[in-house]
Amino acid sequence: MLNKQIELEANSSHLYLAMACWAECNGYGGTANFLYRHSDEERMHMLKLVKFVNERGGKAIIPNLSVGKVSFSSLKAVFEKLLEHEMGVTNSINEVVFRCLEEKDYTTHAFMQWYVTEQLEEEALARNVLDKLKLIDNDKGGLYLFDRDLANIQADSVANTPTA
Ligand code: OFO
Repeated sequence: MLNKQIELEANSSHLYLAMACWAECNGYGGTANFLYRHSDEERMHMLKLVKFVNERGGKAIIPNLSVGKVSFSSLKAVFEKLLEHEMGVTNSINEVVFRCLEEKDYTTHAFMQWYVTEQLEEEALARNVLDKLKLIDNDKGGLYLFDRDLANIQADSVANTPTA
């Protein structure tokens, strides 16, 4: 299950990298910066799991990845996909935590609590960003300010979401 989680985190990193490229090529430089950083964070999430598995005597498997063709109709569509993806990741983490309790593996259970908290923040951030985009709708000025503000916030920061 932890190797499956490694694959999922690597997939997140890859997907957000592809989203960053899409944003950069479509004139949303601020959003691209945000997504490049988010992609790096997901790689860190993967690495944390890789090291844990190896340290505990397991064998981490580095997955082959493919995100396929990534294209979006709008910024809103990007963040809808991001939220949907994160909800899937949360479900997977919850399954790992459930199994830890079944197996009485309290060490892995304690380790996974970091991911439980992280998912709370990531989902909240994605929802927050989506709410802003729904308000802005297709207003070009609003999208410009949104993109400019997103450049400066951390991918894991709920408090600093853009106010455009
Ligand atoms: Fe690793 O938190 Fe998103 O996927």
